[in-house]
Amino acid sequence: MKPIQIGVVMGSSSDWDTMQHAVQILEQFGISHEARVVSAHRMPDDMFAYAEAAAGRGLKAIIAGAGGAAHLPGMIAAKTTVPVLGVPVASRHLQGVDSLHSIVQMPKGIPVATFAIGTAGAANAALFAVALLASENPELRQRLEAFRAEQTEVARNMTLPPAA
Ligand code: RP5
Repeated sequence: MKPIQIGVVMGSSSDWDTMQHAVQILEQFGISHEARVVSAHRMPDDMFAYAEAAAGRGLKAIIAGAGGAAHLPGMIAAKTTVPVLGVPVASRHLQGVDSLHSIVQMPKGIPVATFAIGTAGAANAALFAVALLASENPELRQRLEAFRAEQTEVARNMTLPPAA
């Protein structure tokens, strides 16, 4: 079995609708990964254990999604030097602006690479992880370039309806 390269963690199973978009991209590119719930405030000891073990397990990046007072990505980053990619999940009351601010406003010294709120952020975090891995894997880089070329083709073929 291939060693796991990318960890995908989230604060609750209610984040899965968003975070599965990261997993879909990792699957599309054949990246070995795991996905699990690691809640910062409901299971803080598990969160620390996960972060502390990450480097030793060979994880190359951790995609961490959370909503509301979204401390999961920052707290994981505090306990590991493995790069953490933060995904703000849309929250019930503030639509994810709270999650975004919580994740992006890390004080100097402990970085979290922060992506857009919601599904675009989850997918882009995974694409960013693919790009990180591609820097040492020419075959993966080719597949990433093909993915980009496909998007270009779709955009070039877009047509617009007549103005109303
Ligand atoms: C955060 O609280 C989770 O990341 C989730 O986005 C939010 C709400 O969690 P649930 O109440 O749906 O479990 O910890």
